[in-house]
This record gives sequence, C-alpha cells and structure tokens, in this order.
Amino acid sequence: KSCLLIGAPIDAGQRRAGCLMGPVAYRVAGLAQAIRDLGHEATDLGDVAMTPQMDATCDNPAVHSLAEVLGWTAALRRVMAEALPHGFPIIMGGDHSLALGTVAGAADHAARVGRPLFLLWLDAHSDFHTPMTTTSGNLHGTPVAYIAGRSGFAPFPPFPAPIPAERICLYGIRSVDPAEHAALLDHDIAINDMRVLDEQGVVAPLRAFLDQVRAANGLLHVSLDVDFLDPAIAPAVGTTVPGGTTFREAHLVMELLHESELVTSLDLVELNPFLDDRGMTAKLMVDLVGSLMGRKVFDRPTRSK
Ligand code: DIR
Ligand code: MN
Ligand code: MN
Ligand code: MN
Repeated sequence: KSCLLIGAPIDAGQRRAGCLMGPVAYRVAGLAQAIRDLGHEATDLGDVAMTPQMDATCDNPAVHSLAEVLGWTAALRRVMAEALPHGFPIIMGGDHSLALGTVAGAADHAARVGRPLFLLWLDAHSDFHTPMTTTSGNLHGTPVAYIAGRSGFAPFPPFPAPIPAERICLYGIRSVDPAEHAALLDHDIAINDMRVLDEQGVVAPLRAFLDQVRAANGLLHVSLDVDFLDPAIAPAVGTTVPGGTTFREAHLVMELLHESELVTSLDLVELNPFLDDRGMTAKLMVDLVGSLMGRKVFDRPTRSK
C-alpha cells in the first residue's frame, strides 16, 4: 500500500488548545516508519494550509470559530479528493471537525469512481449535532450529521453526496447529547454503543458492517477518535469518557479492518499531546495504525471473506 500522511493541525472545532500539535506528535511517535516497517510505502505530504472564511455567520450564537472550521472543511475536502486516486490517505489531526472536510472529499472521490462510500465512526460520541442544535458550540460534534445530509448546516456547502444512514456505523459510543439522541432515532444508522459491544463483543457487529461494505463493492472511510479508547490507556484527549474500548479490543478492530482489505481512507483525530503521559497515547495510536496496516504476531488462516 502507498500511504499518504497528511497533517491537519486544526484546533478550532473545540475549546481546549493542543490538538494542533497532533500531527507533530504522530511524526515524533514514528508513524511513517511504523508503516514502512510493515512493508508499505509512506509519504508525508506535510501539513495542510487553510484560509479562514471570514464572512461566514451562523444563527446559533453558541457556535465558535466558524470561519476557521469552514476554511479547514474546504481545504481538507480538496486535499482528500486529490489524494485518494494516488494512495491511502491517513489524516493526522487535529480535532474531529476535520472530518467535515475529509469525508466530503472522500464522497467526491466515490462519486468520481462510481462506488458507494461507507463510514465507520470509532468514537465515544455520536457527533450528530448540527450547528443549530449544538449547545457546546464545538463543531467537532457535528460531522456525522453533515455527512448524513441533515439540514441546519447553512454556512457550509451542501455535503456532496450524503451517505445514506444504512451505510454509516457508529461504533464504541457512550456519550450522546439529548438533541443527538432524538435525531438518531429518526435515522437508520447502526448504533453500536458500548452496551452492544459488551453483549456481542467487538467482532460480530464489525463483521456485519464490513460484509455490507464488501457486498456493495464500497469504499470505506474510517474516522478514529482517540476517545474511542478507554481513558486509562489513552489520556491525551480533551473529552475522555470512561468505559471505552480496551487495548486488545481496539487492536482487534484494527486487525479485522486490515484483513477485510476494505479501508480506503483514515482519520486520526482528537489527539491532544499537551494532555499526554510521556507520549503513551500517540504511541498507542501509531501502534493501532500498525495493526490496521497488517502487524500481527503470527499469520494464521483467516475466516473466509
Ligand atoms: C459533545 C462532545 N457531544 C459536543 N463531542 C465530542 O460538544 O457536542 N465529540 N467530544 O467527539
Ligand atoms: Mn492528482
Ligand atoms: Mn468525535
Ligand atoms: Mn469523541
């Protein structure tokens, strides 16, 4: 595989400073070399630059940093659509508002090649607010709603080709705000919250979704929020939520994604190196990418695809 590492040092989608150091932390933790050690190519394309869209306004006064988030959305949409024909883009974030742009770019690419796009959202949160329903005003809580084509995104360009709810899988969630909860009940999105993973384990719900992607010959964008992981193993995130996935559960998810050979683009989001403990979270995220890229202890016959 030819991996394209793209830095997205965006902090504007939430209020705690530090996510803009994410791309640097991934470089220091050796992301490119970890990928090369597994026999793949890795090219670091550097950090994306953005121009804030200063004239933008939003009817919800809680929303902050709109000009910056709009600027990042446009820039990252372009970069993702441009990168996808050339390899496997890995976006080094940056807070989760970056997915407003990266998934839009993936949707542009999917339309170009005539294949359906699927979305796997690995997160403690559902990120299903619109700019009109968010009470925190943090736009990192809105990308899934944008991608699903919800209304209320007036200052943003319409999402190119909204992903039908049945092609979206929320996985690992355990913190959903009331407005998100109400809206999710109106949509057919697969909600694999921690209760589902506790009862069924991490494998069965993921395989069910991957089987759907394969049957449709789909492209698969994976958006990995650091707070998907339990805070005990991943403290470097501004919005920790107890009861997240364990070290082995998270690696198993990545190993299954590798074996599926279905993933076509990846976001790494919400890493805040300022909150880290001797780089342990950055290193864990790099290790997880390693599992996604094929690291395993022994080769063994895998379940037939
Ligand atoms: C919360 C937090 N639902 C909000 N969202 C986060 O501000 O809208 N998403 N942290 O990852
Ligand atoms: Mn090109
Ligand atoms: Mn998120
Ligand atoms: Mn989250």
